[in-house]
Amino acid sequence: MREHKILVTGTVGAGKTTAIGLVSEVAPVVTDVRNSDASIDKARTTVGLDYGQLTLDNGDIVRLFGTPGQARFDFLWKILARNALGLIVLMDNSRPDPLADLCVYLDGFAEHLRTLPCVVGVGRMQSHAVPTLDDYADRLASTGRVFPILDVDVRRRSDVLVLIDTLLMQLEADMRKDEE
Ligand SMILES: Nc1nc2c(ncn2[C@@H]2O[C@H](COP(=O)(O)OP(=O)(O)OP(=O)(O)O)[C@@H](O)[C@H]2O)c(=O)[nH]1
Ligand SMILES: [Mg+2]
Repeated sequence: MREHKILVTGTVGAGKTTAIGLVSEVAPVVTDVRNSDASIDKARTTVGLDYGQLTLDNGDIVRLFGTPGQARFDFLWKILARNALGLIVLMDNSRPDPLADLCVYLDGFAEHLRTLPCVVGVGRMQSHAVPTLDDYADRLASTGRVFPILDVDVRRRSDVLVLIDTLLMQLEADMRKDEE
């Protein structure tokens, strides 16, 4: 039995807390408080961490740690990322400049992204088709990175599981490479 620590980060309101709560088989740890920031259009926001865990079919355990989205809590990002084996970055395509948002998290986790696998999940693409997944890929490529980018609805458990599986497949491939 192995354990995988995965960090879930990304834009405020993209759905980190929602996603972790949907897939966790234990009561998730949630540290949301009433939002007092007028620029954030939702009632509650994470100020500490989210935690959830799930057991895979092979018995491995996935521990999911969610960060606050707000950059003013970026000191927590580094703490929460310690020992993570991979990152899920969630984006909200309805925001004014989602590609700039992406760069905030690419920069914030630059050190980790040098070695860890990552998958980007883009939400609200049904109502906001632009930027497209290709636009995200181009922006990533301009920073010298290639990660899987998926159109997701974090309110669907199956979409969240696909994100986790995509990351685990990369981890598995990396481990095989190390063994060769
Ligand atoms: N209508 C709609 N709502 C969505 C969609 N995707 C996510 N949401 C909602 O957006 C909200 C996301 O809230 P959270 O899960 O708290 O987001 P978060 O990323 O944890 O936010 P912070 O902790 O503040 O950074 C939830 O109410 C979701 O139901 C979508 O595609 N359409
Ligand atoms: Mg949250």
